[in-house]
Amino acid sequence: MQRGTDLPLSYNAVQILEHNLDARGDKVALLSDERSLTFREVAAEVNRLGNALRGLDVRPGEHVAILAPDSAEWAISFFATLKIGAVHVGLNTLLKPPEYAYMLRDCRARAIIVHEAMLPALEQVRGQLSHLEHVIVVGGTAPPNAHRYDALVAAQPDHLAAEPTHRDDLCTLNYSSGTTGEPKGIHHAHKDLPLTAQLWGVNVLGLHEHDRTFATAKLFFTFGTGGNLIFPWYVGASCVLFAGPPRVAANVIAQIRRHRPTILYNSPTSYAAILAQTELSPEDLASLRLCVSAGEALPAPVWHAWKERTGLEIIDGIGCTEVYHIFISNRPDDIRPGSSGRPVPGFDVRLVDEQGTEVAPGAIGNLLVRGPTTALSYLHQYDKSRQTFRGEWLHTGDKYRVDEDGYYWHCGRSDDMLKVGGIWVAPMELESTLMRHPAVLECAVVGASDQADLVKPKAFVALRPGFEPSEALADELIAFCRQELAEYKRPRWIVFLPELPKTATGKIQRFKLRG
Ligand code: 3UK
Repeated sequence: MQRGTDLPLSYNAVQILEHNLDARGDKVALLSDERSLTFREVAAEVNRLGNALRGLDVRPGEHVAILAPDSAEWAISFFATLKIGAVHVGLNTLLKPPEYAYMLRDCRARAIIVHEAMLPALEQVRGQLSHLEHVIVVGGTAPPNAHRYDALVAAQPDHLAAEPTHRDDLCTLNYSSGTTGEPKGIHHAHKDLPLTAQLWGVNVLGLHEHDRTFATAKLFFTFGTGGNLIFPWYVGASCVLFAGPPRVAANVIAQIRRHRPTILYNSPTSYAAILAQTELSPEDLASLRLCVSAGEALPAPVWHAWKERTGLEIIDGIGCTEVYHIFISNRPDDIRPGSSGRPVPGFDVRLVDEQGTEVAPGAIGNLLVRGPTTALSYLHQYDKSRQTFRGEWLHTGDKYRVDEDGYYWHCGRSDDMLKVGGIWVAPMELESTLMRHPAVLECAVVGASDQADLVKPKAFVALRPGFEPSEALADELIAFCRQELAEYKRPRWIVFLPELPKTATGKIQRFKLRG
């Protein structure tokens, strides 16, 4: 399968789960510390939840959000939503209530499946969500204006006919951050899911039914949804779902020891964090045959340190939510450490200058990509959509160069956006948060490299009269950001300056601060 037109017109991506029923119904489909389920058990619960959602009058094309840690319920909610022709919205569990309010209003979510631990965040903004009729709570007890997941599912039959969706019907929505901090909603169609599984998961990675996948990238991120749910089930393999925080390296190692995955999807930051664990022994990772890295560039020193310590080679590839998954990639038998590899067959890439002309060989250009899984637009963002989705070509916002052997090397972004641990940080959002602190007169946030050569936010701050630079004040500013924003967005360093460097017209000269 190379194109969406290779699929029948009427196609529902629940097939990715259900094709396993005849071939391997009793095989374990997912493992987790809480529940392990076979394909047959997953499919039955998908049908029960699908019946429950239909019973709540959720119609094809309506949005059903999920705000929950990686779990059996997350995977089941995903396929139940697709099966009834509704659109799944995977929400980042690390965000704050105003961001949930924005996203749920933007897509007019009709129902949300929320884990009890995240219910308080939703409750804070529920009054602003006039389209949100149904709240379904996983775990714990549901308040009077909500349903319990367990009770809903228990009351339903386990047979359900799939909505005969068109292969081009939209089925997923993910939010990606923009430079102004305003999230951009990206829809994908049913056809995109099997295509991306085939083009990268099978053709490049060589995934097969005896694999078992595990990802530190969570399911709300398409790197995780693809790598740790869609691709394994597409080939009849199993996935390991971990509800806890992946930032803690010891957790990641414990999961690998317990559930013995063969494939690990991870971010460069997390590879560096695992390497920093002094007690890592080779047996800890003995089950792994392949390691994948994406989300931000993997520095060559991290690649070599991992190989030396574990014997394993990391496959780095660049993907983006607009394309759903990876489109330039290294391969198991073809790796150039430090590069993103070569274009994935099925995708074409170009490097162009500001006028749209191809750059000279070896020169840095703006990366454009064309492929059969690219989204069509950003929800409710006309101008931004026209700038990014230009005909068949997607403008990624990345700067790249290609070497004489055809390997692509990441050279930064053309906007100010930062990738921190594989997740977006908009400097502007961090700056406007810092500006709300009474001590801050002006500030600018740029990316700076840590010891592993990975980018983290660094804030330059000029103080109001009456405030003096001190370590205590720096700590206070970082704590303030932690409280106002998702934790990963906080600045790791604060540098106090008497004033920020500016142009004659008063614009902050960020390039002078990047140094
Ligand atoms: C950056 C990389 C260098 C790059 C993603 C794999 O990251 C994913 O999606 P997002 O929409 O961000 C996309 C942007 O992230 N990036 C991603 N991978 C790499 N830069 N080397 C890499 N290997 O700026 C890109 O434009 O959050 C990654 C699969 C699915 C995904 N959604």
